[in-house]
Amino acid sequence: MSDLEEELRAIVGPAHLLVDPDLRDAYETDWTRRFTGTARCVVRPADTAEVAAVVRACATAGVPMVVQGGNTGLVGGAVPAGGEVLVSLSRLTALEPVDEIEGQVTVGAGVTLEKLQSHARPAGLDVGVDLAARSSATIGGMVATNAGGIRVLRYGSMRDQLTGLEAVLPDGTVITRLAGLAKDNTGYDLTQLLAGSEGTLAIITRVRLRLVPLLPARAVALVAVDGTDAALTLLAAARGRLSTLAAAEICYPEGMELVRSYGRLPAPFDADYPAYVLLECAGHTDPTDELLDMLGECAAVEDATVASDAAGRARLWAYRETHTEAINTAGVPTKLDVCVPLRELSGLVAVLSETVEAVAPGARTILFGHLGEGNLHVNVLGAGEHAEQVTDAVLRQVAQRHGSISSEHGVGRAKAEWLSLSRSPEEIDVLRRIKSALDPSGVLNPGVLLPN
Ligand code: 2HG
Ligand code: ZN
Repeated sequence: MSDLEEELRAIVGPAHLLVDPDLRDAYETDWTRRFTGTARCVVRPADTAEVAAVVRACATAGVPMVVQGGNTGLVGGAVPAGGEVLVSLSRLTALEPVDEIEGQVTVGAGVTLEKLQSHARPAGLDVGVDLAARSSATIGGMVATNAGGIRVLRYGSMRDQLTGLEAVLPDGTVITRLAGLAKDNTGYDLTQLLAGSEGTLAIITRVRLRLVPLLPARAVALVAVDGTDAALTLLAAARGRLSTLAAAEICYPEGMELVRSYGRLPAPFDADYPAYVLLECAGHTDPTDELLDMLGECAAVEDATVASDAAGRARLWAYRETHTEAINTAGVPTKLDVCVPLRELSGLVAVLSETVEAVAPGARTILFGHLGEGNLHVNVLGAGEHAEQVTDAVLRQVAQRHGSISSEHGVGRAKAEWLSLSRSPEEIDVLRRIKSALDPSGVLNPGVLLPN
């Protein structure tokens, strides 16, 4: 064992320094199996002080690090490129008591979203962000990638929940801002700077979040519509009429067919339709009537099925939420998470399959996503050696329509090369100057977010 590994072992204890390839394995490949690399070793510190000591040791040895939470990321930002020390935050699982007066909570970076939801709910509070990977995705990773999910139209992304954090800078310095003040105008906002920085500026070790009211009365509708334009007409009606609107999601026949065969789900309607929208309403009192009234009056509705009980709602959500698993079971997907202004969404949807077909003949394009934000998850199966061309062609279509090449998953390694499609040269120059101010030797997540 080299000097660095000896030092790391002394910091975290022998059980938490993994050098054996069999033990490292689960950390080295992402969930989709598309991104993989060999780490020099995996180190699992227990708290902020141990993270700081690990970072100091690696920085002194000039060895780069890659930071990992729940390993649910989809852009290759948390798996090694090769030779880094992989810092896993999975042991930072402290849950502080819910602060019911502030409506906030402070938790360790390694706490999963599901654990935090269970922690907050007995106090009548909830986490403003929710997503399908809730059982594994960790709060630190969700802040580092500014995760979005299914509640953005109501509560915003992860950065909107954030009221403070603790983080270890690339030289081992710790910054702590956990008071969670509602008002604080004392200069540059370091907390927000780290949200969405994808582990390139600091390692987030603790997070303070604002919580939202727990809304127990819910109703879900799965609505058949005639296409993307009709889906947007329905969205406008839902936004205008439903004060309880909590989610608006979209999927299409290809994905519907895949999730149905994967989960052995029955056809939701007697006929097939060009698009399906899932709407959820949530309140303190039952929103079912409000939802039914709106659906009854909206001309874009071809057919609809509504559920208010928990089991019925889960059955409807399964058509949307199992897309990722169903796709992963069918193959290794090329995933592109993009968004465009809503007026451009139909046009984008109309050209995506042919755009993919032109560079990867025979590949299958599956679209689904968060309608409220014009956020499409473009999943391509069977792109094979054409994954780069698929990425390039799809992201160019998005950029032409003034969209973003990463709506909610981050840039990671997958899209670093295409950053200039969404950020100007002047902006990229500022990003680089921020990176070199905080991480002059480039030891944190090299190759992630900013192209090498
Ligand atoms: C979702 O919305 C996630 O379900 C995953 O962001 C998207 O698998 C995907 O492409
Ligand atoms: Zn999503």
